[in-house]
Amino acid sequence: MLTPKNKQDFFSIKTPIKYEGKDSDNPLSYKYYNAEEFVFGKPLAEHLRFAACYWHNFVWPGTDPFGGMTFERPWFGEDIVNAKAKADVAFEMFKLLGVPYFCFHDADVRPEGDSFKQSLYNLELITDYFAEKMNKQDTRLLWGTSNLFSNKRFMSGAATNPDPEVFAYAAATVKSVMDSTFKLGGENYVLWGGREGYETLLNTNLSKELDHLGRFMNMVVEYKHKIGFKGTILIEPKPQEPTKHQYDFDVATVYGFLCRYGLEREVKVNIEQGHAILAGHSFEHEIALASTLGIFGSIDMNRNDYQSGWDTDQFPNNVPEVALAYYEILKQGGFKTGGTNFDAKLRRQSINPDDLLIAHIGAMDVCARGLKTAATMLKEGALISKIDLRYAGWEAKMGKDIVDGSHSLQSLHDLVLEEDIRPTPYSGQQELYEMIVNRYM
Ligand code: XUL
Ligand code: CO
Repeated sequence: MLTPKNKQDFFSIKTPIKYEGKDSDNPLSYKYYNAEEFVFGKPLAEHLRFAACYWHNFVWPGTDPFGGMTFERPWFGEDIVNAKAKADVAFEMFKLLGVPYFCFHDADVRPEGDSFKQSLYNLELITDYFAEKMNKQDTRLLWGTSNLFSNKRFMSGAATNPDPEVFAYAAATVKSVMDSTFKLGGENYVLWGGREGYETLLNTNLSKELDHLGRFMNMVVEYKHKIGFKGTILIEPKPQEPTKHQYDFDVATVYGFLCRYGLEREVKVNIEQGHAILAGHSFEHEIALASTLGIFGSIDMNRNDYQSGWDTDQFPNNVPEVALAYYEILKQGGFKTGGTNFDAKLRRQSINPDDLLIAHIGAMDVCARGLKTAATMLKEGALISKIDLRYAGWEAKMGKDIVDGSHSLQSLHDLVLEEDIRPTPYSGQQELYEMIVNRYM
């Protein structure tokens, strides 16, 4: 096994991965992701805003319910020396890939101390170490987050725990990770309610738990303004897993929650492809709905296996699906503070260190193809002009009067009677739309 001392040799290459074009058979090259290529008014890199995550890449040991660790990483071990060795390899990977951003949870990067004070000290030490590295190689922080789900203290929830001491511990944790995120110039702060939900209603006070979560989120927003953090606060919806029923089920549920607790102008969403699938939606549905509601923030571009019914966090490999997601993103003006984070993990048999590079390269190529496809679709406007035609009636008098409030049930009743209105069905032409989209794929 490698030791922290020879971690420099972890990957087989030392120089950053280059764009070589689609005919290259070098697995350690980009075939489609040319960071500088201009698409729709700006370089691909600025559209995609790629981020690699710390947790699945450098912390997850490859376990599954039937087997233990398959990845032997030289930095596994809960102490500062190993945490720094892990940071060295992580930043080496960010540099080799040329990803502009990374993301982390507190628990991914610092050893857990035996008190909150010790954990805090470790976090500060490691994030100062990050700051030096970030300056040297121009890697930026897309978002920070806190892990409020792994430690057993959070087994019954964090902000929704029946015990206020756990709420307090969670609040203290989020404050400290918001501070670190702010210190590192993070562009967003994410809250995924990992155990904010319940297993059985029989032991749960649903109404109290929701109010506590609402209070918690308000505290986060108050603190953001207090310290002058200009980034975006993001909630990441997920319908279930780990709890049977998560309170942040999907975009629609999160929006209802935000409105109820007066947060709809303060908090946006980080939408994950796999979570959308678990909720019974498509990724593009979740993005389109968030855009419509004005709460679209960022994405986790990792897919689920469609058969497994649980969260498999696989790297994306389906260009048409990815294209439809970016189509919705471009349509609403592209990312602002958000980006494309891969919250993805290797399959547990992929034990070569370079598999980490190959997985990201493949995923970034898929995203580049998807984004370019989406940009062409949008530029040519084939779908949009057809959709406009489909709704053209709403530009005529009756449609306008309905929308601006000039009509009531009574007045429409009278109008239908007087003018003998007989709507004639016309085709929705789904197959035609699908045919048009396929021309771009
Ligand atoms: C879990 C998940 C998290 C969040 C950050 O399913 O997606 O990793 O992205 O806590
Ligand atoms: Co995620």
